[in-house]
Amino acid sequence: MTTLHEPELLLGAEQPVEQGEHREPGGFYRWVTSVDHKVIGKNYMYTALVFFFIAGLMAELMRTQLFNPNGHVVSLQTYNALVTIHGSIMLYLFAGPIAFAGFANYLVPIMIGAPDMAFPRLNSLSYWFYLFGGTTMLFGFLTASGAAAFGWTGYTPLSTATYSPGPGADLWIASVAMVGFSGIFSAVNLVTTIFYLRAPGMTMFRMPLFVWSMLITGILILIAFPVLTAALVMLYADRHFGAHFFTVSGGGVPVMWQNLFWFFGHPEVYILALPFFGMISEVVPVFSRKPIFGYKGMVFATLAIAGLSTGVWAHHMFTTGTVLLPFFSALSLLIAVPTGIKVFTWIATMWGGQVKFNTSMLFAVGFIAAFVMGGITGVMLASPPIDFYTHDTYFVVAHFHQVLIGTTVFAMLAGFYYWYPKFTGRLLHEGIGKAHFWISFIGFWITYMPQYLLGLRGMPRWVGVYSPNFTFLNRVSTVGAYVLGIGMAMLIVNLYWSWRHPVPAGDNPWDGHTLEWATSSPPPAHNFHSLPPVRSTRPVWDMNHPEHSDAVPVVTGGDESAE
Ligand code: HEM
Ligand SMILES: [Cu+2]
Repeated sequence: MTTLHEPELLLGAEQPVEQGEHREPGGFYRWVTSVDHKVIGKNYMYTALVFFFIAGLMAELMRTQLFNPNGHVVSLQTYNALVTIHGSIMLYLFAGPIAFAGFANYLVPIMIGAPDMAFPRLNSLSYWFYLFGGTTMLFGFLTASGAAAFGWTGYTPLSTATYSPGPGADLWIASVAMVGFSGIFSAVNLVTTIFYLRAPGMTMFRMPLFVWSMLITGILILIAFPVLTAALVMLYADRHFGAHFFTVSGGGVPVMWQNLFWFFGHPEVYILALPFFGMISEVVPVFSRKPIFGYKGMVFATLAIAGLSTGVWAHHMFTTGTVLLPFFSALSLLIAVPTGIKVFTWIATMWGGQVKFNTSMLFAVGFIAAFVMGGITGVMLASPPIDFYTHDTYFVVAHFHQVLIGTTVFAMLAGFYYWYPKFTGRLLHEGIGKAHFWISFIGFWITYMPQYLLGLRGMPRWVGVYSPNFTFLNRVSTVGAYVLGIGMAMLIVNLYWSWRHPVPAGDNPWDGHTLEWATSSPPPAHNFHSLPPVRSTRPVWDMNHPEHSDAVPVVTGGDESAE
């Protein structure tokens, strides 16, 4: 088996080169028919970005309404619908899909040296479930009674037929269920791919941390999403078939929805975060010109976060009076340990490295700053006395936006600027990129820091009007949101620029470490013409810098790949 590591017997030598050259149809036809993981991955990424900008416009509209204490930009019913659809799009249609089905689809097979995903047709089906499920949610706005208006969490009894009678709510249920199925299909596909399609030499503990994140996220999806699907079916049965799971009159328990929802909802928070942690774990070492500090520590920290995340759901329900406060508080606080390990690992990786602050790295560092701030306020919220005081106030809105924008926007953009050359063969503009970063980063703090104060002073969330005492801080926050919006528009400017003025990127513009940098940009249909030997976590670095390689020497007689 040791011969697997000899360069002469690489996959590339076994696979005829022509295989990589077969012709695919072009244009629209290719977009709809392809089962190539790279095309599907790009479809996911660009669709998710469109959803992101739609939800971002809704956010700007809400902040415009909140500029005045008695705003008349939208009706209060519409405000509720905007909150709901903004939050639902951001979480179900943008943050999850862009990472787990966009980046992961494109990158995981290449990073482990596989020619495609394990189930290419299932992969395509996932995308169509996602696209049609996602647009179903938006159609709510076209119905007479408007879109769902009960928050992304769909709490009963508000979401029952009595209080949300219109079809908007049903469309929301159908949409979330379809997108949930799409996520489950992607998870099955990714987990199988990672377990079975790794190239020779790519042992589990040589996989890039991004791949580890995706594996663990996939397992979390398989644990969490079916519970959500079941809860949605129960809610639908309550609304239309006279069931009484969540209605008191028929012997049901409304708060059961919260238990079911958050049993999905809290792992979902990590389903959203872990993939982006994985991206940062790729970007930071490359731009620090060092291997990651503590690779195995990172793997175990990711496993610990995932494990703990299934046991903390009731920290969203402290104020219901139905949950054991010390237990859920203690478990929630414990998550800070593996999360702290990650933050220290990224910092230790930069420490003493030759750090290069280009756009991608700026977003990575911006992510760390935002995430630490949002994480610290999260630790505060995990303590019941503080949560009783701040629950359902703007303090919570500030907390989750700092965590979420930190991860799903800043870390995502770190990854986007890093891998865009691989996806397209073209570079993004560094100047526009830096403007993109700085304007967004400044806008981010102006938007959310005042919201902590508003929350501490008692401003509730989910309101389109508020007491005039809160006017000043709300205005600051709204101005910040405009700045953040302008910052994000720079992404469109940059994409347009790179389309109009293509600057060829080359195969490995950043001196990358992992296998995707060993193939062309963009990669051929079957990903590789030849694979470098995989003898460490950094096969491409080993190949390009043999003098500083961390590859293990080829041992004869043992079976290394069985690790
Ligand atoms: C330009 C950036 C953004 C701004 C200005 C913004 C603004 C807002 C506003 C005004 C609300 C309503 C608060 C309330 O009345 O309770 C809200 C809710 C929410 N936002 Fe954002 N947001 C932004 C980005 C994001 C991102 C990137 C995510 C997630 C990835 C996100 C997730 C949510 C969620 C989950 C809710 C709660 C929805 C609910 O309660 O049902 N937001 N946002
Ligand atoms: Cu939680």
